[in-house]
Amino acid sequence: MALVIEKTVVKGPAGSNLKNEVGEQLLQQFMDAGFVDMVRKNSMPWRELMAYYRCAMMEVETKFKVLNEQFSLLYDRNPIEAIKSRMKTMESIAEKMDRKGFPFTIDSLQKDMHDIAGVRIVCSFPEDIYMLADCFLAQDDIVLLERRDYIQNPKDSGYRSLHLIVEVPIFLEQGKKWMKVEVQLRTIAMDFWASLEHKIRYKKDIDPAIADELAMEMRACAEVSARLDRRMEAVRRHLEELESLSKHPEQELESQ
Ligand code: 0O2
Repeated sequence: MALVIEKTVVKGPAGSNLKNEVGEQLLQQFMDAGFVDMVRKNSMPWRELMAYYRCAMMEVETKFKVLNEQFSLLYDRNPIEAIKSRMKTMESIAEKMDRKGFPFTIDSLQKDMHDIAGVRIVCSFPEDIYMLADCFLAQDDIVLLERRDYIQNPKDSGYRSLHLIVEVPIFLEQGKKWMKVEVQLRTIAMDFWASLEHKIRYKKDIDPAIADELAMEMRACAEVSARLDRRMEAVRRHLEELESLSKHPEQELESQ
């Protein structure tokens, strides 16, 4: 059964609670599709599972915060500008499971969905992305399930980021449990681009011709933004060389 999540604007008399009406419509669609049944029947396992995903997300966040701290100590700079974590909403989980044809069961949720817990790492420079990803994946309690490099191979939309699907252990009263987390690593420029493109993508009431124009403009912006990333990185490298020369002037003499 196809689940169509309609984001219709409900026009009601002044003072009526439109938010509730839209919520009720949505709930009805989830019920028709069987998703609400799954959550209801498994209320406790569902809540438990979501709590485990939140724990796994915290584990991953902490690992990156530790790496950032260590780089700050060793090299006097922070490779991470921001860490943004999010749990996928129930609406978004239902939509994706339906679109991919996964059965609405707790087992399928755990086996087939890999982005319920998501951690986004925003860096200043592209090379920091790969350096951080390598340090993170070298940790012996991280299992890499999938790596998608949309920086080397950008999507048609122009989207760039490095995606890692990993499993991380969380330690519970009854033992260890492995949980999946999606880690997205990107630069500030890539993040800026993705958030605007995301807004356009989810704006459903745009005229298709205008949507095509905007998509083309965003592809062009993605190119400009990738060039900016490369130029800023070159400036950073140059600066580091100059700093290293001023600390060790004999290096210049040696190379002459
Ligand atoms: P949100 O709100 O970030 O969770 P899919 O089948 O398309 O749902 P798949 O194959 O599981 O996704 O993974 P993919 O395409 O490797 O990565 C999906 C996530 O990457 C998206 O999550 C976005 O966060 C991001 N992403 C991928 N492509 C694009 C793009 O073209 N533009 C933008 N702005 N973001 C993108 P969600 O679930 O769509 O959203």
